[in-house]
Amino acid sequence: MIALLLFSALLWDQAAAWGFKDGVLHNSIWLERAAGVYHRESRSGKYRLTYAEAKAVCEYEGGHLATYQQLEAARKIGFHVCAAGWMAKGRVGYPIVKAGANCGFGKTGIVDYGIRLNRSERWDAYCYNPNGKECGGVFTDSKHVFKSPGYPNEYENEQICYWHIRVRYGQRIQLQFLEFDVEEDTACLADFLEVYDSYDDINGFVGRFCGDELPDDIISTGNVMTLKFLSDASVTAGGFQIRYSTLDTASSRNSSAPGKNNFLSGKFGIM
Ligand SMILES: *[C@@H]1O[C@H](CO)[C@@H](O)[C@H](O)[C@H]1NC(C)=O
Ligand SMILES: *[C@@H]1O[C@H](CO)[C@@H](O)[C@H](O)[C@H]1NC(C)=O
Ligand SMILES: [Ca+2]
Repeated sequence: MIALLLFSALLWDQAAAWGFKDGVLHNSIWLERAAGVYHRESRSGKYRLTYAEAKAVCEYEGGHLATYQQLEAARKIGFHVCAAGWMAKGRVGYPIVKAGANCGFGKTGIVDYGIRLNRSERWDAYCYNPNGKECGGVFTDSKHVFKSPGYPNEYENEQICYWHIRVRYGQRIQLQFLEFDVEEDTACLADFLEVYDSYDDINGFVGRFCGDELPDDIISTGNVMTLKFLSDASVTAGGFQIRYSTLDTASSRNSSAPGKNNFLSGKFGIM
């Protein structure tokens, strides 16, 4: 325990970039989930969230910090994560299904660090959002079609999805919008799809899309791309299907087919 805390103290020292951009709280991808519970770490790494930040992340994504009971219910159906996170009421712990020497002190159950007096400590977060649908993920295939959660049905309120695409170094990613229908408002503040020409949702912002007009194709400058979909608490729409495919750098440099494609300026080989 003491060793673990010392180790965490080292990690705390590196606490960094996390927070608001354009008035919106930006956060990490979510990793595993069960029974409405999911584990979140900061995009900048493990153990970077204060209690207030952890709470804000879960609420921004339409849920709240999981209670001990919700985490235990998830654990009972196989939710196993080797990382301590904030729960409701300032509690910290993590769910262990399979005993192992490296994690959980060889026990199973919720490894419980108790209610923390110091809410400035930095851990991950366990959020609970019973309405969140399975969506997003990390993709490395050379082509794939993404769909909004629940497609072809309308997406639901309070969803958040991240799709990270990483293809072979030297390749570019071409997004082609097959279907697109997202609640429309002038600044796309309610529901939106954002595209980033990078492996996170901070750098390389390309655009924010809503409404029912098909966006033009988008081609990455490097071999990575991130898509983020968020829906707010009311009004849904038909959703979207987006195909990505890969282009070799040489052929994508060949500008014999200019026009429709939004070629992006920028560096090659982000990552
Ligand atoms: C609370 O935790 C933070 C982060 O580890 C630390 O910097 C701070 O000194 C702690 N405060 C107290 C009162 O222990
Ligand atoms: C570019 O495209 C043209 C026509 O499609 C082709 O003739 C040419 O060889 C290509 N150049 C490169 C560098 O791929
Ligand atoms: Ca909406």
